[in-house]
Amino acid sequence: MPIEPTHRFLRACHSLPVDQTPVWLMRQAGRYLPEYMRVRQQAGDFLTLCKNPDLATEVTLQPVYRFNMDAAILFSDILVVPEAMGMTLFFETGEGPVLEPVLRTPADLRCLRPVDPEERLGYVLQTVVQIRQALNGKIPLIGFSGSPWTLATYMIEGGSSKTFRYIKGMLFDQPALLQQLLDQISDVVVDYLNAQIAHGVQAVQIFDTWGGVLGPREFVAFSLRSIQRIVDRLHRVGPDGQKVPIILFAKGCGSLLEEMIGTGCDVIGLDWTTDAASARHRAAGRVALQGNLDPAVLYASPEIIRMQVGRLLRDFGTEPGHIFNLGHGVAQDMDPSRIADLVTAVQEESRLLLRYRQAGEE
Ligand code: 1CP
Repeated sequence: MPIEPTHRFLRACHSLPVDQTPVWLMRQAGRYLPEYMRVRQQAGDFLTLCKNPDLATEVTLQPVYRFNMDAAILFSDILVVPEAMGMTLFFETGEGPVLEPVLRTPADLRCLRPVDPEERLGYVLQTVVQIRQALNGKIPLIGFSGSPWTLATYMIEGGSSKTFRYIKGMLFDQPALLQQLLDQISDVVVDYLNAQIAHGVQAVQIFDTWGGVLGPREFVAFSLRSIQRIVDRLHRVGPDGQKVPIILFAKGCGSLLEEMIGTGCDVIGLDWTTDAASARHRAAGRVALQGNLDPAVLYASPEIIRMQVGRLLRDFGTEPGHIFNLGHGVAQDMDPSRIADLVTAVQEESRLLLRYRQAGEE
């Protein structure tokens, strides 16, 4: 029998009652924090930082301590997976990621290799071990991977894209070739996430950042299908005997909530275009929900931030199974003091709301 979790983040992932709504933020570590910029400068560049377990541990912990978050997220990037599969990855200053050589033909796919995570991604696993040691049980650690579809967009386009012309061209012209690539990536992601779990991550999040560029039929056939393959093969109990929840965040896919729930994930992450109250109704207690404040609220005043937080907490309601997050990541130009305002507002407002509910005064 798996052990019942005590941390409020893990409890909420399993839709168990909590004392206040747990909060963490996508991209909580990163360039908006001056202490991150100092460590990145020390490392030289972003990828070197990811590959240095001491420094990656340090930047993972920065937002946790500064803001009193309920979970830490491993500092790494989704694109270390294509690199481990044999592609060359670099980040052009101000330009975003570049992956070479681009994959367009059956012959291109042959340059990809299977991945032993211990051998090719050992630095990530070492970082996981060090973060767990540093956290010393204080709060849980979330591991992650990109979804196969999202990773494939970078591998086929050669970096970020606005139109997704090559991968969508392949989807309609050579669907079998694309499925073959997605299966290959899925196998790597399964082994990678299972290795993260074996080394100590206590929850995993699958980022399908680009699922929303697909039509509904294609999303199910090309993105959700490989996510399902992963969910079916993950070890959902960690070495400590606790259940390891799976969070699926597919940006722009709120209209397919039922299909996402059908994969068997424990938590669905929502972006801010989905109405929280109706998502709650549609989910009907089958999964916990994570989200989904419009990140742009962080450009507003502390008073407005608090008002928006209160409104969203009430939309999600007081039944167990809500993890507070943004609808997407913290942006580079956001003010750390506004993040502090947001986290405090979630903690205080949710505590009040839950207390009223207990007293039956709602
Ligand atoms: O210092 C720098 O200049 C690098 C900026 C940066 C950071 C801080 C990148 C480059 N990645 C990251 C860290 C990161 N990436 C984390 C850990 C930090 C945290 O969350 O606290 C995580 C979980 C990611 C995941 C990631 N990388 C995603 C999925 C989440 C999302 O934001 O949708 C994606 C799409 C990437 C790709 C990526 N990494 C970095 C860039 C510039 C990009 C391209 C984004 C794009 O195509 O628009």
